[in-house]
Amino acid sequence: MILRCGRFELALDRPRVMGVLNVTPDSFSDGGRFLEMDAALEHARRMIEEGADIIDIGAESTRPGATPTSESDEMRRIVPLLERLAGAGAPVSVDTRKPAVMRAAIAAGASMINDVAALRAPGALETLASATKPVAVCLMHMRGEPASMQQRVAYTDVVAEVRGFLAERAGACEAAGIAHERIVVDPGFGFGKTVAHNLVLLRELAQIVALGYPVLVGLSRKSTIGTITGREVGERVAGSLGAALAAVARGAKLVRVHDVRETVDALKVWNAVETAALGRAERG
Ligand code: HH2
Repeated sequence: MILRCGRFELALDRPRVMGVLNVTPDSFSDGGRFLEMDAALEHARRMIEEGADIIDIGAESTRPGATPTSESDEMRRIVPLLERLAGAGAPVSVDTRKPAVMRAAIAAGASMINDVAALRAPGALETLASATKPVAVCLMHMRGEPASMQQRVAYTDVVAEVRGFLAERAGACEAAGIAHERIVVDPGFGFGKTVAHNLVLLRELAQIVALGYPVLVGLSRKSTIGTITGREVGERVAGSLGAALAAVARGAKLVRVHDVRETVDALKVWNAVETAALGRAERG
């Protein structure tokens, strides 16, 4: 399985790490830390050195209750950064729901669009379908809008509903001409879901994997980890690693994380176990 990511091609023979770079004043775990260009660049470069396979830049917080960011603010935060990261050697993804931002990001060198609204905004699907470069797209499931998504959360069958939604969105992409190898799907942990919904979705992740698209999971430092461990946001690395390993064991191919170094190490160990084989000396 490969993921076509603009001029990059990512082999998904082992799980890959997407490092989060939030250039926002209000993200739940790192808001305000990387608003300055130099701090953002340094953090992106550090994550690449630590082994991140993709850098995901977000300029609008989607935490529960977040206020929307204007199109011009998103572009002002993202485009100059993308231009500076063009030669960084790793694909850069842009986390946005707005078609105009998608177009500007692709023109400025983005290799992937990560859309928590799964290209449902008018014009978003067409933007990706008509892109002159084969940028990848991550289609995420979200119930409602960030401002209100944690109010009155109810599903009849959360796994079936998320799976059905992702199948429909991925099908719409392919029908519009976006190649299968450009598509990633994501159950959207924490987006209109309770802790119990998140845990059942993670336990049953193989049902989403069975759709046949690479699955990305984003559980890093989220409140589900906090609820289970009783830890504050800055103390959730170990809990997040537990979630990442549970996800890759069920077939996730990409994990979106804040703590790249620790995740890369954990996945190296997991992968070594998965691919373990005896050499001639050990076989005797
Ligand atoms: N989670 C967040 C943002 N974007 N994209 C995908 N595909 N999957 C996710 O789970 C996901 C996402 C929320 O986390 P973060 O970016 O750290 O915080 P904030 O939204 O407050 O900026």
